[in-house]
Amino acid sequence: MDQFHALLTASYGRHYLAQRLVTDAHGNKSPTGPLLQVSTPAKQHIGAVGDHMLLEMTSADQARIIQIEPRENILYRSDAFKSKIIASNVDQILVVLATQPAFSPDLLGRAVVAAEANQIGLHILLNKCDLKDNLEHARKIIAPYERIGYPVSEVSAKFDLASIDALQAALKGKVSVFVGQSGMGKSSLLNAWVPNAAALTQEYSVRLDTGKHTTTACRYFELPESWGRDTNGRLGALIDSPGFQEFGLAHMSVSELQHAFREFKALLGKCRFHNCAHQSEPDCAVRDAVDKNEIAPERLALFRQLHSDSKTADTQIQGISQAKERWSALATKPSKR
Ligand SMILES: Nc1nc2c(ncn2[C@@H]2O[C@H](COP(=O)(O)OP(=O)(O)OP(=O)(O)O)[C@@H](O)[C@H]2O)c(=O)[nH]1
Ligand SMILES: [Mg+2]
Ligand SMILES: [Zn+2]
Repeated sequence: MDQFHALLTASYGRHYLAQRLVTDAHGNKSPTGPLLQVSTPAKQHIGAVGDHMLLEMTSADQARIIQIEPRENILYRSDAFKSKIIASNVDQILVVLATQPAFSPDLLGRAVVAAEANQIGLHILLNKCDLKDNLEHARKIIAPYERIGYPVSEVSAKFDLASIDALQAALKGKVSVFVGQSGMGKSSLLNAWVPNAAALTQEYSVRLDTGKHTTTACRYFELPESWGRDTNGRLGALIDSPGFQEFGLAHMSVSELQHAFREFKALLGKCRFHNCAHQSEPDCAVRDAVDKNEIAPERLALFRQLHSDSKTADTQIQGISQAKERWSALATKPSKR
């Protein structure tokens, strides 16, 4: 049987769809041809949207996974009981927030930590800026992140096309994944950017047998040819993901956390204790920086929360350690593209 390279383009639980990967004259690898149903023999291959795989056809529209290629990164969330993969091989996270319904500042903070831990980019999109009532409040929550260098764009997927078009340069050539709560407008942004997204979404839903209305699956959409390509000939893509409320990061170790807060980095090693949890230890450089208004108190609060979650994961709950081993065995060392 012929084996061929393919991209995992949609996942719904353990149901996967894939398309052949064809390299065009510009060096861009495009998912091409019909959606193939993918089976994973003996549960040995846990896939993520964005995975490059070696497949083998088993019938006219079904294939099985021979191998999943090593990943550049894998994004997932986990709490004490379960882990959920978001996507793999991504260049940046697009955190989608809205003026209403109110968004969770905690989820924003955690998405930033996840991006930093995977050494990938992150762009904050404040959507529904046509609704002004809570705009100032939303800006206040986002401001500390803008101050430490994360790009922020105010947009309206529905009522301000210029705000959407202005982001093409930030998306072109990159694989970006939406992260955000339900109702923030992730799918609306996707549909504003990618003309055939609605049709492809429909096709994914039919083939995966998911419901139609809210997003329940993760799905891959190549960016339009009309945008042009980056210097490597790549078009880039958007991955739409289902909204979620909690971004559990229980799998992160304390040392990973230490490096995932970019404004803490200059202070690494400056606390009296090398393993300082920045709680009530004497001579804590991070707490001093908060007192001097150099670090936002919300960021220290988030660090403390994640630090205590992480300890729980390391010492008390067996399930997390197992999940951690399972996923980290799948992931390769994060590296910049
Ligand atoms: N006023 C306004 N409404 C918007 C805008 N963008 C999206 N909406 C509305 O917000 C609602 C939710 O949008 P979706 O795009 O489905 O949100 P989502 O983030 O994909 O939600 P899930 O798939 O459930 O995670 C829809 O009713 C949209 O019409 C906007 O810019 N302005
Ligand atoms: Mg959606
Ligand atoms: Zn400290």
